[in-house]
Amino acid sequence: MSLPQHIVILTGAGVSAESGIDTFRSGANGGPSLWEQHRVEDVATPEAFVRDPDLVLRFYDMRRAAIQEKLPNAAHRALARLERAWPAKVPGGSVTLVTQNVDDLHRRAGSDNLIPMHGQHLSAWCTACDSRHAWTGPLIDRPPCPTCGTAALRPDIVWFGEVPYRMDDIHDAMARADLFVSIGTSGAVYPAAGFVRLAREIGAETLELNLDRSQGSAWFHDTRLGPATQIVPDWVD
Ligand code: BV8
Repeated sequence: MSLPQHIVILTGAGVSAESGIDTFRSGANGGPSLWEQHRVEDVATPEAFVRDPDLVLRFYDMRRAAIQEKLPNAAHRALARLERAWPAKVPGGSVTLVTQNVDDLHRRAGSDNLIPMHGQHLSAWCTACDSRHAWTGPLIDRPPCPTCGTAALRPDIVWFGEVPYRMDDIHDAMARADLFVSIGTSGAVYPAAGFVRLAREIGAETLELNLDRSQGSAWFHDTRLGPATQIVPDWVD
């Protein structure tokens, strides 16, 4: 079988789980995990930000600080290796990594052709002048925007009901994909959960690497189960 030329990889919280970053739906029954008794779906929304901005800012300040103490794991590193190696292995080959995760572990592992479709913890967005800034500290004290000086910075995160980033770039990559690989995602959140159907429509091969079967498992030609730090390097190498 010939090697795929263009690979599109989608990752979710499961790829960072072994770096010590909690997944979302890791509750005992696979239900929504909670933060201070709040469902993430109830805090990660524009409505929650209007209703209780301090609660939402504290939620993201806590997570922004926490991820800075975490390290990329063998799965992140294997995907960065694949991206670097693919063009030499297959003429004109490419690897596009679309992540739902808002940590920076793929980037720190060396992935470059990376689309963080749900935003990033280490970025702040000014709702007054629409500028974005690398940000590692808290936002709870309403720091001034480095561009316009107003105290209008919010987490640069795509909340439920908001449009994910770079959907055009994602659709362009999906349109030419020969192989679509989904790693560490429950397939609960759209539009990411629908990408496998796009892949099937254009005739790409589809592979799922996950700890357990996702909600979209039936759409994949092949599924391999296990912890990402084992099954991702096994697949890459
Ligand atoms: C949009 C930032 C319009 C926040 C996030 C009704 C039906 C269908 C859809 C909807 C509906 N009502 C509303 C919607 C749309 C909604 C949605 O899908 N809701 C869901 C809850 C039903 N989506 C939206 O609102 C999106 N916007 O639709 O806009 C639009 C669309 C297209 C074009 C134009 C307009 C915006 C969604 C973005 C929300 N923001 N994150 C934050 O992080 O604080 S989503 C959030 O969930 C995270 O980003 C996370 O990545 C994402 C998905 O979760 P997973 O990554 O899959 O994580 P999860 O815990 O669920 O699963 C972990 C998996 O890993 C498990 O399978 C587990 O087995 C596995 N695992 C665990 N450990 C390991 C492992 N695997 C390997 N190794 C391990 N060690």
